[in-house]
Amino acid sequence: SPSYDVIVIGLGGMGSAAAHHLSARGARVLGLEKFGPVHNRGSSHGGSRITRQSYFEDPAYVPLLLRAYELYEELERATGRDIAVLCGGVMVGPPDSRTVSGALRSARQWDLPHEVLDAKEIRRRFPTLAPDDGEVALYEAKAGLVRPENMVAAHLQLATRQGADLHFEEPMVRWEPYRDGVRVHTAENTYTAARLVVCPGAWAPRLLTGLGVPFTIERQVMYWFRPKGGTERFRPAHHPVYIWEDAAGVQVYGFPAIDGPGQGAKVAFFRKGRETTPESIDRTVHEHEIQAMAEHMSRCVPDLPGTFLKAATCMYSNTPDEHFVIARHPAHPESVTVACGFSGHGFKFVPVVGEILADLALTGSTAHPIGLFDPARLAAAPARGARP
Ligand code: PYC
Repeated sequence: SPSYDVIVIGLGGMGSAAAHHLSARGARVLGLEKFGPVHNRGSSHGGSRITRQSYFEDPAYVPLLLRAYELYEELERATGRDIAVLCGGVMVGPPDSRTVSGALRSARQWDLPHEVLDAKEIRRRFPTLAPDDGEVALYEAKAGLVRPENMVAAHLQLATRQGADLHFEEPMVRWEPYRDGVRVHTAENTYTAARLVVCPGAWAPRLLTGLGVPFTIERQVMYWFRPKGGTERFRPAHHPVYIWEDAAGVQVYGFPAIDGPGQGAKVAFFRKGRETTPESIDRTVHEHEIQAMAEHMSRCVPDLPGTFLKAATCMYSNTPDEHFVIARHPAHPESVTVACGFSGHGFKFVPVVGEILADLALTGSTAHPIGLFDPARLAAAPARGARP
């Protein structure tokens, strides 16, 4: 059977980045992907993902973000593709909301450039936004968005250029320890390698049963609206990305209109999905869901829900504490590395996760701070469970 240094399972965001960084270091890489290149069946599609540095989830993410930003530029230079649009971003909500207070904590701890805006100043600077009087925002000029499909395509392009074998429409059926490494079976073939890197996305519950992490897969819906009065005031020059938490703790996030006048602007609830599986996910977006989103936005970005244009579904792979899992596999520490459980906030980290996975697979350790992502923390944790 064909033999490699490293086999990467899954060529979505994380796996494509791993294939790039591994092959850039001279490893003989095989990538196996269940679907075609740059597909929309997982969690790496939809035209835009927020990127930001004043990270409300935990300041421990900040050094990884600083590196990710450097890698966005490298990718743009190496492929000529449009990877990041740093149009500025606001984290909006009551001052004590997690979105605002957490972002402020990271900004202060890491001395990141930021401004705190009161409601009046938010309205003055960004007339499309309509905060309540008690709401404030952390504004970060370096926040913005990344282009998921372009980023995956760029990593696949570089990996191929560097000699990686990338096989699409060839799902892994199973893998097993073999000699000092692994053996991977697909319907077509059997492959061996010294190392395995598993980037399963929403397929983690099935592919990583031995990891001991109780994942919850969550259905998400992205909505595109043509704003009242047209898209001009929603262009990136005038309109930031936003994460907006209301008094009840519900977060929405949205983008400027980046794809021309006909395409509208995208918005979604951050965490309001139903539990699902990749096999059973309801890909239909229902009228009552569109109505609920339009109604929610009419309160904070009132001109956004002009005309509904389209919607799409994707999946979060949640861990109980919503922090990532990036580690050598505890049961196979010599041969298997995993990256999973990105819990709806992983895409902006894609290039730095690729770098970390190459470090872990090839040398067993990384200089990047990944202590927060050790799966041992979750050994006894209950699954996060579905939200209403
Ligand atoms: O990671 O910034 C983010 C994000 C916003 C909504 C979902 N993820």
